[in-house]
Amino acid sequence: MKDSLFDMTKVTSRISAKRSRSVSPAAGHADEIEGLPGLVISNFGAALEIEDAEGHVHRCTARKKAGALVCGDRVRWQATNADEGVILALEPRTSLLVRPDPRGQLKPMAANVDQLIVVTAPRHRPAQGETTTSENDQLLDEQLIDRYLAAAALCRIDALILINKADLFSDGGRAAAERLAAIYHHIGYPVLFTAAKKQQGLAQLMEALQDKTSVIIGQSGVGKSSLAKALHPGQEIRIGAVSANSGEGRHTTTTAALYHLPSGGDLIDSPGVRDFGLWHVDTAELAEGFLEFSRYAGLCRFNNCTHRSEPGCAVDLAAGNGEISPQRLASYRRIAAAMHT
Ligand SMILES: Nc1nc2c(ncn2[C@@H]2O[C@H](COP(=O)(O)OP(=O)(O)OP(=O)(O)O)[C@@H](O)[C@H]2O)c(=O)[nH]1
Ligand SMILES: [Mg+2]
Ligand SMILES: [Zn+2]
Repeated sequence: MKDSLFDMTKVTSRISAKRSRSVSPAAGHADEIEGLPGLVISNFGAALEIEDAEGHVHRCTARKKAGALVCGDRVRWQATNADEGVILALEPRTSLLVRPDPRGQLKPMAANVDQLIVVTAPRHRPAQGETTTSENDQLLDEQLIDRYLAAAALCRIDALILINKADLFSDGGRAAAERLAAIYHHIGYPVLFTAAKKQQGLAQLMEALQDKTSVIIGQSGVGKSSLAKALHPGQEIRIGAVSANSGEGRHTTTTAALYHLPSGGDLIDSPGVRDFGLWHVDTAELAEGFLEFSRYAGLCRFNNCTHRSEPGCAVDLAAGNGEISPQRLASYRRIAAAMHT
């Protein structure tokens, strides 16, 4: 099975190659570009909302040659009346985040992003008659975190791990989450604990979002929109309930939306990811997405070592003596194995 959750690098190059053929010569030079500059702040299928240079919002349709537009895209547009317009062209992107639709087709999700905020949360799934959750029910989804982190690394986008709903942890659950946080912190990823519902941990998050465009991603129900709302209290942002039976969210957010935070920085709230998609990258690229492997990868006996089962693997050795996390190597191997079945 080969369905990629995120493969920004390849799609970016594919899309830019396509775009360079389809955009008219007039769009090639800043001075010659027709239309006014705008920023896509939401996308409801055919209708998009763009913000002009003065911060006014216009509902727009897009010319076909502008291609598939997403939040964060910089565009050229022209007004058709007071608050409506048409998008003429797409400006070059610095990055593009994509994910597969239910049929496995890669769809762009957000553009010009500097940072991924990978949100995870304890699943509160009390068994029937139970009032507290056991430690096992509180496990965070490490493999999904690792997929997102690898995606960010491969397109040179910074990543930050955010453990939300910290108020729901039992003592054991909290200790397990802290052990996990220590692993990522050691690699160099910032890790924050928040409780959006209780307004906890927000100051540090605000600081991390300053002067950047960040996209907040994670499974449905982890509290992405709750965080966006906590950071931007005046804004109308829908928040959903979590199913009492499964502990899963209900896909409340259906389209991405960009918010300018009063505390600084832009935040793109995105719909939750239901499936555990895989990559359209090869094993070597996947390994590069595990940043801490790079120090050892050059020391493997075989220069094309995939660090899965080869003899003389320096990454395996480093995991054996605790220099890198055995959990991360196991996670890499599981993702690599799923990519090749
Ligand atoms: N206990 C607790 N509940 C929270 C916290 N943050 C969010 N929630 C609840 O989690 C549920 C889902 O929150 P949302 O913000 O809609 O989650 P989401 O990640 O945006 O979900 P989708 O839009 O479906 O992807 C809501 O009932 C929130 O009130 C938190 O810090 N603690
Ligand atoms: Mg949401
Ligand atoms: Zn190796």
